[in-house]
Amino acid sequence: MIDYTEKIPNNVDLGRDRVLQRALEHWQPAYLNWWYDMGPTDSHAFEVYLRTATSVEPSGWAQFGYVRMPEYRWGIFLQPRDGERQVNFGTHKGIPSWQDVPGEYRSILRRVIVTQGDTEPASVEQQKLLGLCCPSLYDLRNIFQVNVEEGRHLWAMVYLLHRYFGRDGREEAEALLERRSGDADNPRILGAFNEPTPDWLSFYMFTFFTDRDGKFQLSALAESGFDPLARTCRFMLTEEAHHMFVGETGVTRILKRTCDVMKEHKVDDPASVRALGVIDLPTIQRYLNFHFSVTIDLFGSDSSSNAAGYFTSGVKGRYEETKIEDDHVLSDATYPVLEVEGSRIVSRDVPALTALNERLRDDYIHEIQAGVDRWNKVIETAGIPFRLRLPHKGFHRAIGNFAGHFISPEGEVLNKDAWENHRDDWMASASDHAFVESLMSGRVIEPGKFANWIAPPIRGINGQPLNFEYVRFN
Ligand code: BYC
Repeated sequence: MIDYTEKIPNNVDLGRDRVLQRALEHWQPAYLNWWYDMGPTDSHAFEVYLRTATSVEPSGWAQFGYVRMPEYRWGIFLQPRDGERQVNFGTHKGIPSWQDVPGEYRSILRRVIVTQGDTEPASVEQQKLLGLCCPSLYDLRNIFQVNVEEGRHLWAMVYLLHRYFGRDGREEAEALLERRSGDADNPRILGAFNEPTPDWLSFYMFTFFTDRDGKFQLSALAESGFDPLARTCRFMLTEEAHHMFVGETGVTRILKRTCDVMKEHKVDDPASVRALGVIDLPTIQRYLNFHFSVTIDLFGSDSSSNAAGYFTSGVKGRYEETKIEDDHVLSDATYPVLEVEGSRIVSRDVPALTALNERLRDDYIHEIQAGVDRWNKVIETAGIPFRLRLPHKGFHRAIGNFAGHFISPEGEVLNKDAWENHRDDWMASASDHAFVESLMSGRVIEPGKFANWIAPPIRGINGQPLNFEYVRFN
């Protein structure tokens, strides 16, 4: 018999909960089977210099050492309980936060937890093959770190399902290991998690844009009146920061390398830039347009009665709910949303309660813009007159008021043909993908060496040098 209290580092007193232990005894082997099938290809014997969380204390959540990934200790951690915490919004505002699931909210809570949980294994599946074409040992270690932590985030949601939702929860936990990213019959729940991540530029864009959706959704769930969910999400957010760092610095390093090569060889047209083995800036813009648009779909419809219900019932708050100065009930407030009227995009005030998805999307876009501004500094410092831009919110949307409309990156309302004629100017085409993939045909694994298309990072992981052996292949 496996001793789960030892195998699974935790601060939830796992050893004293027999029901939970039995549930995990069933689920863990299925999880490992999933990892062997869907985790990083051909990586099971590698020893990877990973960070493992062994407690929620600052000294405990960043323990570094070599680990074979199937032996990673996927732990269960909740931020410690604040005995005084209340439900801070909605109709139950002011009562003590719930330590158990309120019967009337059982199904919406389960749905939110399952939707969140489903994204975690999905992203591992999307990134499965990228280790085979990594640009360095440093980057290989980083993608593996992201992957094992997404696995841990799945564990976090499965813990909640097993601990608080009985039989339905166990069934949902099993289904989380059965859906597959991009599968025609049994896909992952949300759109962006069924898109392929075929190359490293896509991976960095994904961790910059889509992991940051994770940050905003987790922040909204960290406000939940259901205290175990709130405390789980708070701890997940500490790990999410590294994933966004990998994305932002990954794109920064690609931009740096491209700009250095453009300056050195005094070239600026995309074909000449590509001939030097680096990614031209317009291609990076086209990748950005795609990842931004599919990620903002993840916030749901602009007007959503689901979102209003989550808020009113105290299940899901706004970003930084307790720092907002208003009544936290929103019975009379309004919020502006955009919609298409004929050939124009107009703004209309709707009840703030139904516009909560839109508000969270706006909070997200504000933070994303700051990151794009930092990327532009790299190009500006190189003296190159090109700037990356976020496309209009309505561009290439499949969810909400813009779904079914054809909006250009500048925000013009077009007809289908006009839009389709420009598709390849706005989003990476098959030939763009073929070019980017051609740069990434094999893996670079000599310690301290980096592929030609990306600059080295400024520093290594956990104070280690850049030529450290971050992965041992055995
Ligand atoms: N694709 O009323 P609406 C992360 C569905 S990322 C497909 O607007 P709601 C991570 C919707 O389910 C963060 N379907 O929806 C990042 C609904 O279906 P039903 C993940 C979509 O509920 C990187 C219908 O359309 N966490 O952690 O207000 C790596 C009507 O929509 C999509 C969460 O998302 C879509 N994009 O809002 C690893 C938090 N959007 O009921 C991890 C939990 C909507 O008609 N989820 N639909 O069958 C939620 O809070 C909400 O479910 C959503 C949707 C914000 C996603």
